[in-house]
Amino acid sequence: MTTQNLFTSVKLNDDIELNNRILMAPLTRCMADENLVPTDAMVQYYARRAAAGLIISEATIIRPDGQGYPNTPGLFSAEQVQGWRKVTDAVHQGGGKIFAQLWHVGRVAHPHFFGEGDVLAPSALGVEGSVPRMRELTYQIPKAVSQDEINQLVSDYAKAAENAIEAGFDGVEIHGANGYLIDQFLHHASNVRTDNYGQTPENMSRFALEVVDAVMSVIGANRTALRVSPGAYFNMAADPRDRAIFDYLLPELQKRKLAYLHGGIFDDAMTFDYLDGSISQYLRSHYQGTLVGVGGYSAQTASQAIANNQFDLIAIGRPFIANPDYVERVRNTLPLVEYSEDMLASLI
Ligand code: FNR
Ligand code: 8K6
Repeated sequence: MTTQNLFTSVKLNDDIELNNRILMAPLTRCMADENLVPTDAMVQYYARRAAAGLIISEATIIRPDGQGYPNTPGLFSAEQVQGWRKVTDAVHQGGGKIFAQLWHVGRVAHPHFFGEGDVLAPSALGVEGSVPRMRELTYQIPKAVSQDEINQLVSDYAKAAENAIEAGFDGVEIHGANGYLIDQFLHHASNVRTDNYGQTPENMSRFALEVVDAVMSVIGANRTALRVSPGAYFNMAADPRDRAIFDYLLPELQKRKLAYLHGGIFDDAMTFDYLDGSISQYLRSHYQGTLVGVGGYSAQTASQAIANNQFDLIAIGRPFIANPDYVERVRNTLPLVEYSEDMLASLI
């Protein structure tokens, strides 16, 4: 099957044109140094993947209490900005583009990583379990954030976006997916607030939109993207009432003319009753801007999905871990190395 449509350039807007439609999905690798600064090995890792139309960085925390996994990089210190500058320079030298994924994990943060301080979330509702591969670190009951803390978080997302541009990124993808802080406001299982941030679709969308607006106001809509998970599947229980939140949120996002919207899911073959289908089907029917599909696609199935107008761009995750030269292999119809979890132990 041909994959030629993946290799056409695409103009996202007046500021950003991509060489092809294959994005490298954001992939947490837990390899930053002890100050959460990207290392030289990370510079090489991203540089080897510069042939992607756009690299989305691994999720990068906006401030210390947003950390829930070991050695995830940050974008809040001068040293981190300088470390990322080496990554973005190397990707640009290879002819590529790179967005930073901005992250705060909310209730799956752990004080083990940031010392004293509360675990913050929309409501005091914890998740079961412990930090992956660190069994002794069980998740805590978070503190429901105050209005002042919300205002501070919004301005910290904006500051991290400004830092991302200073570090040479072409834009940012706000991580609003996969059960982390922004997503926690968007689902009933994690948001039982009774103030302006809870109970109604408009209120439950407020934090997400405040973050998007604050980021746009400092770096522009053309450089701002968002990832969302309308279907709960990770660190989150599903609730059919969540549908109304996303039915409200998506047209609001539409008005903002973002660089793109990205579904957050591991397998897009998964369907959700209350969304009447898969994540990409639901997003496509409620959002008319540039849409990124993801989750279990091969270059062939993605090419077909793009031809069928299911989405516009494809993000590839695990195969990009296994094949630094993924784009060249697909272009030349060469066989791919199969992904396995052991590959997470080192950066190739
Ligand atoms: C991920 N994924 C992910 N998603 C995200 O938004 N931010 C992140 O930092 C990560 N980190 C991450 C690490 C690892 C090891 C995996 C396997 C996945 C999800 C990822 O972006 C993507 O949605 C899935 O991997 C599904 O796409 P593939 O792998 O089927 O192409
Ligand atoms: C210490 C490791 C940190 C890893 C960070 C986050 C990435 C998670 C990757 C695997 C999680 C898989 C869960 C997917 C559930 C899918 C259900 C269909």
